[in-house]
Parts: sequence; structure tokens; C-alpha cells
Amino acid sequence: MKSKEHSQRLWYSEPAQNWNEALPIGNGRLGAMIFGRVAEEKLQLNEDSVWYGGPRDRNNEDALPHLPKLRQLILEGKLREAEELAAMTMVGLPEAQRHYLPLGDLLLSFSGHEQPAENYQRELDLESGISQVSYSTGGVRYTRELFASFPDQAIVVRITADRKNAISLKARFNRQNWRMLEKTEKWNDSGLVMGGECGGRGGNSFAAALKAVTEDGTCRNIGEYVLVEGASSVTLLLAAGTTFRHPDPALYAKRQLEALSMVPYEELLARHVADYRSLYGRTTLTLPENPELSGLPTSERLNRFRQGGEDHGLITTYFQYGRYLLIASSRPGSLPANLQGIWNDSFTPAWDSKFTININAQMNYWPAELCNLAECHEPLFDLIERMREPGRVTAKVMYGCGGFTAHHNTDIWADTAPQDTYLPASFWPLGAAWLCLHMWEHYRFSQDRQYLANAYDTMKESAQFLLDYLIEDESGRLITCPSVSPENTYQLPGGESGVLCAGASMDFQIIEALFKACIQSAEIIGRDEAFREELRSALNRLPGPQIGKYGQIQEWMEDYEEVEPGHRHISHLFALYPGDAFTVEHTPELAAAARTTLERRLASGGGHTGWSRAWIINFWARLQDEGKAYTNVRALLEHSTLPNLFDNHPPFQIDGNFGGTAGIAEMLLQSHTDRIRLLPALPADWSEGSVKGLRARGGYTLDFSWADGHVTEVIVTCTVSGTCRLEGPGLAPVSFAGEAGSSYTFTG
Ligand code: FUC
Repeated sequence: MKSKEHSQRLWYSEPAQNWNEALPIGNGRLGAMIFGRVAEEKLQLNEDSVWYGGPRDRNNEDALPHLPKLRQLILEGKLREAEELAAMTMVGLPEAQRHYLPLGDLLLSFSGHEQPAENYQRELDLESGISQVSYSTGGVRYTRELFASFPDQAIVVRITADRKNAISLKARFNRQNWRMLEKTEKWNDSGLVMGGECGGRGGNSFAAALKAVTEDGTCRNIGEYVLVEGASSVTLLLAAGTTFRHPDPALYAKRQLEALSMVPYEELLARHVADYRSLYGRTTLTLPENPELSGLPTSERLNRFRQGGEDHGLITTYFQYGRYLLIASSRPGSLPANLQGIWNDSFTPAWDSKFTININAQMNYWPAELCNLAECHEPLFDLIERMREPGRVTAKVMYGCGGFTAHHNTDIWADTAPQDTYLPASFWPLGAAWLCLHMWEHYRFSQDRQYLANAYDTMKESAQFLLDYLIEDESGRLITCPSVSPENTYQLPGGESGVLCAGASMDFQIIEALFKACIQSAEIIGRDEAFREELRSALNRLPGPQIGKYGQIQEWMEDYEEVEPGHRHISHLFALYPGDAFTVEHTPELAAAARTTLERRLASGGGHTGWSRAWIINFWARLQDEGKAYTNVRALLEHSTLPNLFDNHPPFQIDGNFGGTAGIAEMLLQSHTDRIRLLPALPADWSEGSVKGLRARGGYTLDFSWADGHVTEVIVTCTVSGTCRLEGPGLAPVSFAGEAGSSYTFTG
């Protein structure tokens, strides 16, 4: 083991006992969970377009005729009646969108593995994106190398041994104990093709193909197996697809593998590593490492950490693992990372393993820009674009509005009608607006005007919906109704509780951010002067943030009590993070009230889900409270992290990994105000360290190091020309005219 790689890998001294111990690989579209078992290996497979059922129009035509009545009931405080009406008129028909499914399993059984394995090790090397399993049995050392290649769109499993002709194995496909498997066919003595329907009307058909390429030995098909006997090395190639992208997925997969089987393994490997490193290698993080811990298996380090031990190396691993997972689950051309990235072994996964857009899908993309993986953000933009057409229909049919809208979930088909009859969440038409802010953020980091010119149309269309949706209240303010504050419940003075409301604080914060983003965008690209004016006058009539009786940010327009003060959603702090309307520098009273809100949430047991904890890290980072940020990083790893370092909602949900990675970066670098701030929330224990390749808004990439909590050196690389302001502990505030393509060094 090379010591420099310790924080760049996950490793274990035993095979995975269950899915939460298995290790993920992925190329954005194809994924596998590797169990690393010795004689009977299992790769649980996913392909991102294997979903149940086809597209549908689920919009409820009874919404619009009943909308005036529903609004009246809410405004009069007749909540039970409002709920009863909404549950019939607003609900999608049927209630649920489509759900994500597993592709199947690849099962390998190895001959000559009767004796127990020795010197076992399995790992995931984050630097190369390669997983490895190695062990000795029967006097032979076996090694498996596994990766999911983006350039070659295949999963590759390479099996070698230190003795010639020592590899004999059987391979076959499985899908929920063969019950969800339509057929497997033999393919040319060395391959198999599995295929079937994803199910449901209009659903995709899928196929997966396997091909064994052997050195020495023989290969043949028997029944549903491929048999390899006496080989010196074996390369298993796996390709898969669905009719979502390919008219004949079996033909696609076979052609793919026929081409790849002509390519030497070393070349496949080199192409994968070069592609993967071009993304992963952009950012490094070094924190003080304890050399005594660096040699321990990841599971032991996590256990030690859970018992209160410090391990900054493990935090570095967690940070980089989040970047690894984004590269593995979201690449140009793939669907966005869903609630489980791409890794799902259930035919009825939690929350359908789809896209929850009242926090979770957005959180998945929090590290994308800051942590230098902007390309990985693209699948989200593609989905937003695909939501426009269905979102226009939803806006018109349900609300009689122009523009486009979406509620708190979407699926493979970009469905925009409400999901579930879950009153605290379902009837909230701000999902698309929040998503559109990701496009604005992409511009802020990249300064790419070409991109903005296209994105603007989408942002504008989302703003158009909101302009139509807002209604005037008694005092002439523009408010949302019906809405909810995802997913919290308030209490009226008489004791009655409710969720449907007029004017949730989060709505106004999102609307303000979106309208301002549209105004700025239109200014930058020189368009739509009249529309800008319309947005400005609407902004003047939106209710502003209010501070309530406890000194907290009010979650609703009225200063209601909350039924669950420790609720996992902290929607009304959107303006603190990911928004930027509440800042320590410019709105100190609101920042102080946000602090009170957080303290109250945490004092009542808040942060109990992984993603909620991850959001809290980002909030504290923005409040520049390094102690609280660090305590919550610890809590995320202690309470909400599985042995394979997947985030645990529970169950596994990937948002906490991404939110955690973003939070750690946000502790080191912020750029949401008019200046870049280095080390805004640096924990005392991270007194020394360095970072390379974090990005800042304005088109900057930063490399910096620090000692004793003070910046020692910072290199700013500019992608565009402009004035750059920079601050950090130990650094005299800097303001300079940067030129595109140049780097500037400052020392502390
Ligand atoms: C929201 C959250 C839940 C969960 C689900 C996928 O409904 O409130 O905690 O994350 O999305």
C-alpha cells in the first residue's frame, strides 16, 4: 500500500456482507455495486433508463375550476376543507410518477476456490476510478479489476492470476431471482444477452450483453451460462441499454461489445483512466493526516470515528468520494443522479429512487460547480429542458398560467404533475423555479454567455409561470397560494394544524432569486427590457423575510408555531444556502435570525436524516461558524454514513454525500458575495492544509494552502477578465484586474 493514496481510496479486508458494504462504480449511465465475494461474486447492475412505465399526462383537469375556491378556503383558514378539496382536485392522476428499477445482477462462480481465501483485500481507488478485489486460494493469487468506462460505455471486469491457466468460471445473469428476467440467450460461445420489458404501458425495453475475452483456455455456452475454463486471464465486457436511447438495445449492446472485444484491455483501461482523471484530478484536498490511521480499513476508520476519534484523512476521503460519486452517476448524456445516484437494487425503491425536487435533486448538484465538475451538471440541465413541455401543460391545465411549472418530484419522463397526496409536500409548484437557479449558478461560475443566452429562455419561462401564479393579498402584496413550506406543519393559535398555506417564506426567497437572476441575465445578454421592468415591479410587491417571536426567520407569512420544531426540512433558510440573500456581511440581522432558526431546529433533534445534516453543514459554513460546521460534518459521518460511505437517510440516499462534499468545500471557500472568501469556516483542527482546483463565481479557479489557520499562498486562475476581490485570514484584502487565462499568486 502506498501511503500517499490512503485518503484516495476505500478499502476493506472482507467481502461485502450486504449491499450497503458493496462498492459502487459507474459511468453516469451504467452502474454496478461490487460485492467482492471470493467464489461467488455478484455485481448488482443498473442502467439509468431502466424505469417502470412510459410517459403519461397525469394533470388533473379539476384543479383549475376549483382553484378560486381552494384559495378562498386557505385564505379564510378553513384548512380541513381546503385539504379535502386539494386532495381531490390537485392530485396527479394517478398519484404516482414512474419509478426506477434495477437492471439485474451479473453472477460469477469461480472453480478451484474450495479452500478459504487468504490475504483478501477489496478497494475502490478514487484516483483512477478502479475497484480491485484480490486474494489467494489454492496456492494462486487472483486479482479482479473493475471499472465503468465512460468513453467506451461499458463495464469492464478483468480477472488475472499469478499462475497460467488458473481461471475457470461460470457467468450468468439474474434479475430478482430470475422472476423479472424475460430471457437470456447464448451468444457466440463467449457471450450472453439478457433482455426484457421494464414493464408498464409504454415502458422501455432493456437489454444487457456480456462477452468474455480470454487469454488461453476455452469458452462456451451451456444453458444460461458462459463457461470459461483454464484461462490465464479473462476480460468480461458488459454493455446495456434501453429503448429510451436505442431502438434495438440488444443489437446496440452486442455491437458495442463486438467493437470493444477487439481493443486490448490495457487500452480500455488507459482510456477509462485518462477520461476519469481529467475530471477527478482537477481538485485535491489535503488535511492533517494521522499516519497511525492511514493503514486501517475504511470500515474500521468509520467505526473509530463513530466512537469519537478524530480522523481528518477520513473526511478528505469522504469529500473526494462525493466527487467520485458525481462523476460516476452524472455524465453528459446520462440522466441526472437520482435519489440513489444510479445504484438501486430494489424493484420498489424508497421514494421510487427518482428525482425529488424540493431539496434532494438540487443537493445532488451542490458540489458540481464549486468542486470543479461542471460537466457533470449537464444532465440536470437536460432534464430541466425536457420538463418545459410537460411543465407548460401543467401550468395551463392546473393553474391557467403561462410559463412552465413542476411540483416536488419528477421522473425519467420529466413529469411535472403533483406526486402523491402527501399534503405537506405534494401541492407546491416551485420545483422548476428552484431547478432553474442551477442554470444561473452554472453561469455565475463559468461566465459563459453563450450558455446563458440559451438558459435564459428556460429561466424566463419559469418566471413567467410565477408572475401568473402570484395573487394579490388584502394589502396588495403578491403571494403564492396554494403552497406549502416543504414539508413542515404549522399550528394555528386555536391548536389546529395545517400545511397548505398562502405564502411560504421559501417561495418568496426562490422567486426573488429567480426574478433577480432573470433581470441580471437579460441585462447581460441585452434582452427583454419590458420584461425586466415587470419582474422589478413584482419584486417590490413580494413579502420580504420576517423575524419571528423567537428571533428566528419566519417560515410562513404568519408567525406560526411549528408542530415539529426539529423538522428535517429547513426550507425558510433557502436564502442562506443555496441562495445568497442572507449573508453575514450584508444582512447581519437576517444572518443572526437564521442562526436562531438553526439552533432551535438542532435543539429539537433536527438533522436526523443525512441530507438534512448535510444542508446544516452548508448553513453553518455560510454563517462562518467553523465549530458548528465541523460538529455537523462529524455528525454526518457518525450517524448518517454506511460502511461503504454511502449516505444513510436511512435508507441509502445519495444527496447527503453530495451535500456533505459541498459543505466541506464551502467551509474552505465561498464566493456568493462580491468577493472570494478563503477559509470562511476553517475548523481549528484543520489548522494546516491545502486545496487545489476549487472554483469560485466570477470564473476563477483557486489553489491555496494554509498553516496555523492562515493563508500562506493562493493562486487565482482567471477564465475571464475582470476585477477579482479576495479575502482570507492572514491575507491582506486583494483587489486586482485579472486577465483571462492568467494566474496570480499572493502570499500570506
Ligand atoms: C423528501 C424528504 C424525505 C426524503 C424524500 C426523498 O420528501 O422529506 O426525507 O428525502 O424527499
